[in-house]
Amino acid sequence: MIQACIFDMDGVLVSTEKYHFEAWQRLAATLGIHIDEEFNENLKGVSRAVCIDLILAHGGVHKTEEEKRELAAQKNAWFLESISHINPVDVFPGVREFLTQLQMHGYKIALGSASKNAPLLLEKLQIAQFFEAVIDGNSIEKAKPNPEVFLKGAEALGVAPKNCVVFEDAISGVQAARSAGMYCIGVGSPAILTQANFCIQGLHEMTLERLREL
Ligand code: B16
Ligand code: MG
Repeated sequence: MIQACIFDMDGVLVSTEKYHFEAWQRLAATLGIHIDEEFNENLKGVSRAVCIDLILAHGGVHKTEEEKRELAAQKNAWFLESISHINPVDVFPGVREFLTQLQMHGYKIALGSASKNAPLLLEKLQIAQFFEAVIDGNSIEKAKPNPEVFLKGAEALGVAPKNCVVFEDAISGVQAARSAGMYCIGVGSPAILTQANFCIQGLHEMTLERLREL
């Protein structure tokens, strides 16, 4: 029986994934590397440092650790610029309604995001109050597909992994949820999120009835 829901943030609660992509594309272009939407599927859900390594490997470019830190800082500065205007109306349709329903019916709720910007975004979107636990890029050591982020979320909520469902838009995130022994609802295309138990297009499709059927 499902007792807890763990939500990924970028691409599930808010459409910030497009800003991550734009910033990565801009950064890659300064290195003479082209990245497209298909390649970007590998960057979703993955930590900033790992994204840098993936892009450099893709372009066959070598950088020192110091240079990589500078590249990561530049990407984040562009990302922060893009999200500066974000406000509560940018939450995806159905998110606030579903979180409210869950809370009213006693489900435990956690965030499981790779992003170090998660606390800032939750604040800007005014949805921080829904989350009993926030596990993000600041509190984990191993990036998705490692299950650490979701296992820590379940532990913080005091719920066994088998009683948790994860909502994820990234291939790496779906893999992380499944290796944590959790149920996973993919948010996006079933052709991409092949390991999800099933996919929805967005949280506006979710109801408590669907959750109870799991
Ligand atoms: P930051 P999520 C992930 O967030 C994004 O999917 C991914 O594109 C990004 O690189 C990663 O966070 C790190 O974000 O640079 O803000 O620390 O989808 O796990 O909520
Ligand atoms: Mg995501």
